[in-house]
Order: sequence, then structure tokens, then C-alpha cells
Amino acid sequence: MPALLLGLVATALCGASSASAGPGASGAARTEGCGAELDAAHRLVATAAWQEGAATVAFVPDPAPWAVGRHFSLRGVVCGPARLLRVDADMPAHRHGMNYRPTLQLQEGGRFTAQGLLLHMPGRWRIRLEVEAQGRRQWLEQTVDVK
Ligand SMILES: [Cu+2]
Repeated sequence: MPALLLGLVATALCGASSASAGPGASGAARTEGCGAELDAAHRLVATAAWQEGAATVAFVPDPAPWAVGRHFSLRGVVCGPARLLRVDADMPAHRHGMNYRPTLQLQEGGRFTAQGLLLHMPGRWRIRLEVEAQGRRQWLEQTVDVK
């Protein structure tokens, strides 16, 4: 049992630091089913793990695809025992974020819409979602290359 928990935590840390959402062995099933109603061509998935379970966030840009200099929303769903607190985006290589602060609307069934995002230059952006579970906060991240 302790080995399993360590595995979950390692997966979460790896996903957060490398900005890739490799599903861990235990989180795979949840990840696969999460956000199945979203457009698979543009859907991104990020996973976090806590001692009592994993949480996955699936989301798409609206309108899609990802584009430079255009206002868009993120529509998505949180699967698992976590609450979405905040959505943001930044360019790690340039050490800057967006020039806008998105507003987050939580809906039923874990669904959410974050409005007012704009990626103002081409390059590698990181979509960031802060979730909370069991009194702990964690940023989930996914990389987007925008032209
Ligand atoms: Cu930049």
C-alpha cells in the first residue's frame, strides 16, 4: 500500500514539473473517461494525485484551436475529488503571464468555464489550473504551442 501511494505522488509531481500529463497506472481509467464530451482534437488533460485518489482536469479552448491574440474561454471538467480554484497561463521561457485575469465559473458535475484568456504572442504557453483537495493546493499544467 505505501508503495502504491508513493507511485501516485511521483506521477503527480512529474506531470506538474514536466508539463506533460502522463497518466499513472492508477489514474489511467479516470483520465481516459474524463471530458469525453469535449472535442478530442483540442482536448488537454492534466492529472493530480492525493493519498485518497487522483483528480483529472480535461479542457478545451473555445473557440478552438489555440490561437495568438484572440480572446478565448477554457471549457472543461474536473473528474475526481478536487475543486478547481483558478485558471491561468504563462510563458515560462519569457517569464511572463497573460495580460488578462480570467474569471472562473463553476458548474454542476465538476464542469467549469474560464473566460477572458488571451495568449498575446506566439510560442510555448503553459495552461495552469490550480486545484484543491484534502486541504492541499496544487497547480496542474499543460503545454500549448501557439502560432
Ligand atoms: Cu512571451
